[in-house]
Amino acid sequence: MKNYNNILTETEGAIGMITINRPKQLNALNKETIAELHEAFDNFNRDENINVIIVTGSGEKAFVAGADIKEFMNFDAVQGRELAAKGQELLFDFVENLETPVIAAINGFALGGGLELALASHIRIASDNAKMGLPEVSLGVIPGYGGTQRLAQIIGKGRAMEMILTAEMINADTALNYGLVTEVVPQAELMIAAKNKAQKLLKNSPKAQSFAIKALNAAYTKTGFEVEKDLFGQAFATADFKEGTTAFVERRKAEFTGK
Ligand code: DAK
Repeated sequence: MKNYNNILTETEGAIGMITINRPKQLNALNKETIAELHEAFDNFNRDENINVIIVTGSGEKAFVAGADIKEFMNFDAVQGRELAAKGQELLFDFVENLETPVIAAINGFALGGGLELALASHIRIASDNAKMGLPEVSLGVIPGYGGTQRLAQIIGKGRAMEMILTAEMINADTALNYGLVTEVVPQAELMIAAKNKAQKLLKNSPKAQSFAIKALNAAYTKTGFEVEKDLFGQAFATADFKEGTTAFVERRKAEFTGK
């Protein structure tokens, strides 16, 4: 197995496992992590001996606490749009359209880009301590990795609108109730539950599963994703974005002016 700086990969029979491994930053996604995830997903997808992929976060606290705020806070509008497009292509759209089914095992905070990675996965299960949310508007930006589209697809527009506009987190039971995850287990049992789910998938035809993923995904329009990318880029040019990200780093409450 290849050594990466930010992720760990291993296999168990026909299951490929990817663990995002930046626990000190709560597994936040920086550019390098996104590139490594792309490579790991791509390699498992091409490997004929791997028929299910599980993605999780290291440590007991976080799946992924979002995009790396300290990295993206200095991007401008053009970089913002470009990076949103690149990130989608490399990771979020990429995972959603993989032939091999992906199970997200959400072991703690799944926020912003972290929840968006789980939303792009085909199946989501969570530990009972997990917290999920799209806090982007509290930073002066919008979800830019497909969150405005996929959250509404999965839990419905009304609940998605409330989660995105309040920027609040929901707990695992609410996520189960919303259909955002399909199973909640104690944290110590999360990987067992993920592997049990994987075993159920492994009983079926990989080819038929890849066709099914393609067919299910075909129902959703791409126009919304383009609008999201444009508005995400525009948000990067606002004073509110500067204030929101600076306030996070300075550990204070943001004072938005609406500019
Ligand atoms: N980025 C960078 N560092 C992070 C981080 C993040 N998203 N989340 C946490 N950390 C770091 C903290 O800064 C802290 O580092 P040190 O101060 O120890 O150096 C360390 O992880 C531990 O975090 P806390 O001390 O804050 O831990 P607490 O238990 O007190 O709080 C928390 C846990 C998850 C509630 C809190 O850390 C938190 O609110 N984190 C931020 C959540 C968030 O707002 N995430 C970002 C959402 S926005 C883009 C496309 C898409 C996006 C961005 C760019 N481009 C195309 C450019 C998407 C944006 C998002 O994901």
